[in-house]
Amino acid sequence: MENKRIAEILSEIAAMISLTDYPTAKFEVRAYQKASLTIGTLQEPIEEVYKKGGLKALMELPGVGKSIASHIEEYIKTGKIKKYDDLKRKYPIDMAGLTSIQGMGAKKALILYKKLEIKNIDDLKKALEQHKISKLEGFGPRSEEVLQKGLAFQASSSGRMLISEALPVAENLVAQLIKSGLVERAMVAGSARRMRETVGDLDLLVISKRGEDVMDFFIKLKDVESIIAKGPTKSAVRLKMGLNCDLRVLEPKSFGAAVQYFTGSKDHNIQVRQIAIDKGYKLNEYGLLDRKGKDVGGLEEEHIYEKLGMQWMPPEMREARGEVKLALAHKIPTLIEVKDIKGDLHTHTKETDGANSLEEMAQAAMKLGYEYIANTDHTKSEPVTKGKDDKGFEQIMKKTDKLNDSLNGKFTILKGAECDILKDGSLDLSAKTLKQMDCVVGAVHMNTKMDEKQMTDRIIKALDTGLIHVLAHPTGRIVNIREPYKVDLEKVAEAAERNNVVLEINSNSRLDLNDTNIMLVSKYKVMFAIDTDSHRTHEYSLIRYGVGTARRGWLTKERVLNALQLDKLKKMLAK
Ligand code: DGT
Ligand code: CA
Ligand code: CA
Repeated sequence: MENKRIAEILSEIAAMISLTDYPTAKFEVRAYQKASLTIGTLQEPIEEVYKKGGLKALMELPGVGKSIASHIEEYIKTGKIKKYDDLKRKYPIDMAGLTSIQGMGAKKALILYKKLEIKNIDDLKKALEQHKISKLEGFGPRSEEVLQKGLAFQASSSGRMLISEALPVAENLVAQLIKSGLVERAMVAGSARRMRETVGDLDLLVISKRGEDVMDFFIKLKDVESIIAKGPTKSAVRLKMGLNCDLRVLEPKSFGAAVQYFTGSKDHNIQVRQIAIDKGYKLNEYGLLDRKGKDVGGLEEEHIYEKLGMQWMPPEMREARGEVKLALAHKIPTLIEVKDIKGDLHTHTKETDGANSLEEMAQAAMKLGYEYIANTDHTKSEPVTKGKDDKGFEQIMKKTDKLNDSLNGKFTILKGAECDILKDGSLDLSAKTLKQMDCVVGAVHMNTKMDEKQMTDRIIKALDTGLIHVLAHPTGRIVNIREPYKVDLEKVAEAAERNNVVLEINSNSRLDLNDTNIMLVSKYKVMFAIDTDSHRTHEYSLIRYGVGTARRGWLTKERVLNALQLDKLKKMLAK
């Protein structure tokens, strides 16, 4: 799938055109940005779209006009785009690398190239060391500090990929292995099975009697970029999507032990192995051996835990955070599952920065078997999102009423907003408007560089208005992109408990609250809402990552607001 690469190229073209000053540049920049967004979030492989409907189908994509469509065609046919190559010659900058640093936009990168010939991250590091940037007009020591921090953050997160990008690739590889007919069973193990928020490499396990054939098949898959190691039972490859992938071929009799071992985490395994030793067993990735040296493992990992006197536990819990003790006491909780989710309380539409109409968002949610969604478009202080004012929301609410009437109770759209919590803790819509809404999602988006006390007070002040139902992405982080702001989450949880405010677990690229924060605030009497923050219909599918994160935080469905049926949900929201 070339969607991501093409989106990157289009966005780089936009950045490079923005440096030029011919009359139509501004429009072109916007056109390329828009097309990049479309392709980057398209679910279907762009090659498929093209194969099915040619240039015409490409032009039917939102924001893709004739000239951009022909660039895409050029890329699919030749792997190149001439316009991009020409611009690249003029601006030989590693734009993707540089702009991946927090605090560095395309504009800044270009100014730095023009003034200091900074072409890549290494050049940037040198310039920072020599304090060249602070001397530039419009930059100053503060800019240097921001870029230094951005670099440090990138170094600490680099190489790990967001679970929602990694897991579908792993599952697709498993599907291909199964389809090959060469394996009896195949599964994803490692951190991806544990739903860790980022994944360092993929670990796949298969049962097969034809190891050599499996490996020959595996290394030739078109997802593979290069081969790192190849043997009959273990191979490792570099995937085009940027991760390494280990594949192990196992015998049925050691599959259970291998699944247990390679699912991890390492710290969990160390604790489990100690229990095995205490009980007179020997446990490794090949089996569970009793005192007589007989393998009592088996096909399923359940057997391993059972033999050790432990209850099986979901992979998401295996992080050595007390789950081993619970398993020995047979007190593993029944965790929330995707099928428990009855609706989504944080969604956007075309009215602001979403891609679909409210009707389309509702229809898509109905197809998933949901009972309700809350429509929570942005509020006015966010100009980039085309946020609406009180009047705008009045109109949206009127439309919502009409739509609800036409749905005849088969499905309900709750009226809401993702209302900005402003710098001083006040809200971005009037109390009058907010009081007419069923589900107000409060969110901090701007002015995030405050100290911890300021930010905590700001959020608490907003919660104390009594006008907010859900606090969206409570720490403001975006995985691998933006660090959380400084906030005392326990104090926020306390205020949430006092005001019956629900804390969000955002399933999108934020995964915020994360697993450890969920555990931290669980001791307060607060509920959680697992939302997707969908800006287009297909983003509803991200719910599994929010649920995975909730499971990593040991949540049961009783603590999840949107696991409630509509009537119960409405009662809770009314509080
Ligand atoms: P990652 O790849 O960094 O996202 O995290 P994992 O957990 O997938 O780690 P990985 O790929 O290095 O290894 C897969 C699993 O294999 C790991 O979760 C537990 C097991 N494992 C790896 N090395 C060791 C080890 O030294 N001791 C034990 N007990 N288990 C290990
Ligand atoms: Ca791994
Ligand atoms: Ca591995």
